[in-house]
Amino acid sequence: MGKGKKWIYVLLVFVCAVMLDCGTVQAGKLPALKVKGTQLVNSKGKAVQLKGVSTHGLSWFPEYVNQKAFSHIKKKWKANAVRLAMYTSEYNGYCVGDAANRRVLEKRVDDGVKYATKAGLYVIIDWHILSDGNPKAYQKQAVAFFKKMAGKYKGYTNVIYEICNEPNGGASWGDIKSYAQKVVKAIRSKDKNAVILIGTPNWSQDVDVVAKSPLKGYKNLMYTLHFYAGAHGAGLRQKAKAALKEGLPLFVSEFGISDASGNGALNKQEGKKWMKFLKDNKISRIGWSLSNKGESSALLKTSCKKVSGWKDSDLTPWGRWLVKQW
Ligand code: IDC
Repeated sequence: MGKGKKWIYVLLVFVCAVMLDCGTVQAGKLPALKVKGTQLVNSKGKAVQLKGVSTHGLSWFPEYVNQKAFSHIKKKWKANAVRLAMYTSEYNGYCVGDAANRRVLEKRVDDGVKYATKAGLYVIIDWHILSDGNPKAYQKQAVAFFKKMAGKYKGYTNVIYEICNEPNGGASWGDIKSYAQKVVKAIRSKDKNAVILIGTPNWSQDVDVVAKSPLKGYKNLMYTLHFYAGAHGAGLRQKAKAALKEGLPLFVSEFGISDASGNGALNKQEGKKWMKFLKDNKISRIGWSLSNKGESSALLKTSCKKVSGWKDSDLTPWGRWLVKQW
């Protein structure tokens, strides 16, 4: 190698090293996922189960969205996914705050995707409807938001879109389906392949109803099943079994073992039954929530003020239980 060429080579190596460090070439590092039958798989068709944790609302607990926390989740908790829960209609939610609030939330989503990508985690961008009940309430905003996100992250193989957390308050599958068709279309106008998670009626529980008429014409769609073992048991698993039998791909994008309010006693016994069911059926699962809020569904003790680098003793009984599950 001539002297000039050698310098170009050295410069190239340097530039690559800097880019790697900044995370700019990290996108696409994780294998792209797709849906085959009821199962999430990698490009070789091998079953993949995502296991991870959800943030609490990005409006209220943004401090846990940081690089060290996400790397800890991957390396110490051995998880492979994180969910960014962006509430839409609660206090400071995306659809009720002003433009400045929306910018703040979008920045938190962007940061979350960046940290997850660098940590080697799949990341779910969650449109966390709750008191808004029917996703159609903010359909216009959802279409614009997901179009923007999908445009930004179309090159990222680790980004997953969850378009409506938990429809409730009587929102029918007809309403949700019509909403989903619009939002999925918007995402697909930018990204042909990303996995998209669709909420189901009755707090993302009535997957058996959805199985009778899922969306047609798109690939890589999954439907969400949420449970809290303190309140939901064999009856809900029965719905899940019925849906799987009809070929509906399921994804547990939120669960806990407290009661459905996110508080109260933990039901570890029922939790174990759920884990067996999820493992037997190779279903992905995301535990609620990465926060130190004074409730039994928080993973961190209220007394713990650390936002990364947690020890076992910083975790609540639920937190310790969860990280031993994978
Ligand atoms: C709960 C939080 C709680 C918060 C409440 C309202 O744990 O701190 O005050 O939301 O914003 C869900 C929802 C999820 C709930 C969780 C527990 O998706 O937002 O979080 N839950 O109630 N579905 C079933 C349970």
